[in-house]
Amino acid sequence: CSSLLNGRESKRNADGTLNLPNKNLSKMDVDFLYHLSIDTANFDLPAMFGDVKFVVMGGTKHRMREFACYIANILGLPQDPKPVNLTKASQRYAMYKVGPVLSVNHFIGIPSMTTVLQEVIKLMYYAKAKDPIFIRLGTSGGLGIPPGSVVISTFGLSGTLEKSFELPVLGVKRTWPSYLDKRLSEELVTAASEFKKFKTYAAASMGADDFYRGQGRLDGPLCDYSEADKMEYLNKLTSLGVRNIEMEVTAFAAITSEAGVRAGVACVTFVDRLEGDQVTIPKAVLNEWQKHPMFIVGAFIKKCVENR
Ligand code: R2B
Ligand code: URA
Repeated sequence: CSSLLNGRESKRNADGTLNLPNKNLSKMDVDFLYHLSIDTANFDLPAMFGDVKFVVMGGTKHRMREFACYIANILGLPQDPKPVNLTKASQRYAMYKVGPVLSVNHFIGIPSMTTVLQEVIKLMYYAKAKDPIFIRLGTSGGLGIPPGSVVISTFGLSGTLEKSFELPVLGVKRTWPSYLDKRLSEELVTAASEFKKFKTYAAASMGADDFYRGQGRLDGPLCDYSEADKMEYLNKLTSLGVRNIEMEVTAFAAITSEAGVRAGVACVTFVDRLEGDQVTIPKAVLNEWQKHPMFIVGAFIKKCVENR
């Protein structure tokens, strides 16, 4: 929440509103944010979303509804027993607003995450939200750390071990750096220090494009490498400082950075991949562990709101 300038801030307007680099946007009479079922003609976006300070994203609709209820509780805001899904009409994603917090789901993997992420970035732009911070609350497989631990990502490493997000654009392979906001990752680590029941690590995360072979698993329907090959790869990731594997970090880091938005990623680990591939922990325990990153992000947001 501190206000030191860094690379991302310098891309925003002086009042903290987003200054998106796509000049085509200003030439459009109306912008339809198709996957949100929200547009700039029929919705008063500054009135609806202008006060948003935190956009918290995560894979499942259920988790993001739970986070909306959790954050209302810890910020002492009125609890809505049935939070309204503001993007229900899209029949795609779920998005809840609680005071200054927008809680949005993105499902699994980079394409579904970047689709909603880019529309929410435009939403914040049209709403003239000031200095919105984006945080992904996720799940992951750990590398050499106890399951249930949280990893606060410092940067994303691709499946080919590059610190970048790769996307073909107009037939050409393009890459963008996948660093997260350093100060935000430090602030999240500080927020984590009050929680003693689980460990928190600040480390690199690998963003895979697949759950099975893309993460070196032996238990998918298809596998064309040996256990030794798998271990060599996972040990290499570990030696590079990677502590978890998930499926969105590179794109989340790259897109937010290019848009001038401060962003962080906090993921719980469900399995130690150096020990095995399957997630065998009982559902009730997984549901408890999923709350670990929520506790950290909740404490961070609460502190920011109190210090404002
Ligand atoms: C972690 O968990 C999901 C796959 O199970 C994926 O969205 C991710 O990044
Ligand atoms: N999510 C992943 O992407 N990988 C895991 O191993 C667990 C959750």
